[in-house]
Amino acid sequence: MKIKKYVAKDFKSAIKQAQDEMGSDAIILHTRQLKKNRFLGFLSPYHVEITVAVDQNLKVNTDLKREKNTTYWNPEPKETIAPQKPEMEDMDHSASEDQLLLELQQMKDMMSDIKLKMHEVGAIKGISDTAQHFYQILVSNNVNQDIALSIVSSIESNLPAQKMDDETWVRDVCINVLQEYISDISPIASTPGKKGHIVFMVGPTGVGKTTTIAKLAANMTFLERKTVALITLDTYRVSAAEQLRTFAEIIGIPISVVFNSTDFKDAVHAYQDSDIIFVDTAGRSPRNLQQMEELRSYLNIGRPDETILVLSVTTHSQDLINIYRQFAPMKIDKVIFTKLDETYSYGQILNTIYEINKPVAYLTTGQNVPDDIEVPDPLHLASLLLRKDGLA
Ligand SMILES: Nc1nc2c(ncn2[C@@H]2O[C@H](COP(=O)(O)OP(=O)(O)O)[C@@H](O)[C@H]2O)c(=O)[nH]1
Ligand SMILES: [Mg+2]
Repeated sequence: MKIKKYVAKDFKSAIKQAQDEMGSDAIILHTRQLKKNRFLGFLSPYHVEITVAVDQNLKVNTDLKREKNTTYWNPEPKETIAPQKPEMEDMDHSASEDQLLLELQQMKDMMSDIKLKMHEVGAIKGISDTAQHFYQILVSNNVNQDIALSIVSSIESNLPAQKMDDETWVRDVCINVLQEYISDISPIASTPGKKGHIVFMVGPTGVGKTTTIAKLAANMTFLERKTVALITLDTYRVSAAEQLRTFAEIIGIPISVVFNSTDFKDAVHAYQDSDIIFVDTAGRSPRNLQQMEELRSYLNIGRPDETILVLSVTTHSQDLINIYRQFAPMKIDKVIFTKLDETYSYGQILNTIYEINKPVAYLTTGQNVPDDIEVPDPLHLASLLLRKDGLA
């Protein structure tokens, strides 16, 4: 790429010079009006400067640009100056035309500047630079802009003025506010002494319902020494029921694969002396009303102590919220977020619980049964949401 500046008395002459030297594929990168030289005053013949570039690789762009800016590059058709016109008049005309083009260009630049600023100002006006920095970090971690704004807005009311630009203090406030937002943690809680605590796992296909049940069943059996039984309603796919049956055999706990409500009632009855009964369901498409209706009838029979919606963090925030809304008639008590190992940003978790206002029971972090599951730690999650990796 070859770049060169040309100064001339007016636009037309500068362009003419540039075109003669750089060829017709050159594009204008920048234009500016030169300040009149203080000493030479009006004697200085140069009023405008254009910066021009030519690059063979940019031929397509160049052509487009030239088409858009025909008035810049193609003054010929307009140059029908009557020969008898006095020379001064012609000079005036071209000068005012150049002036107009220049002003137009300046206005265009200003407009795009304003547009950019309006967005920023609208979002984070009146906030200290340090707070704005944390706003950017949160947004880069997928935290919804409005939520990020309300988090950094609370910095002002939580910090004395002299700490407002102290990164450590500002970060602490962010951590604290984030922790408050994600403080509603509620793992499965069976009442000691009470038997037959029924937990339904619902959610879309493939999010990790069955795997999560296997993890929980194994941990409760081996670590908490609880008696656990499994029921699966997922009979749409043979492999799905087999998957859970295999886990049950490895753990050494009973499992029933049920096909209708009578079988289901019998199974629940048979396991009523277990501490926990997990009910695995088929992945429902919330748009399939028949499937949803069937699930609802099982819920009516099972009368679960807890219904948990399983959501994968590989799903976009708005989709997660929509999925929740579609399952909401099933009276969701809490949620589990899966596949944290498959994403770098966890804003979706915050965005979702902020919107749906339900406690989080567990987070899962991989495919390994039974290890890759944990009760959320708000401080850890908060610090993950302030990770700078995502920030370019
Ligand atoms: N990377 C990752 N994969 C997971 C996690 N949980 C489940 N999976 C995988 O997701 C896929 C679907 O899981 P499954 O339990 O069958 O989902 P279901 O259809 O909701 O029952 C399987 O390949 C699981 O191994 C997790 O936390 N991280
Ligand atoms: Mg399953």
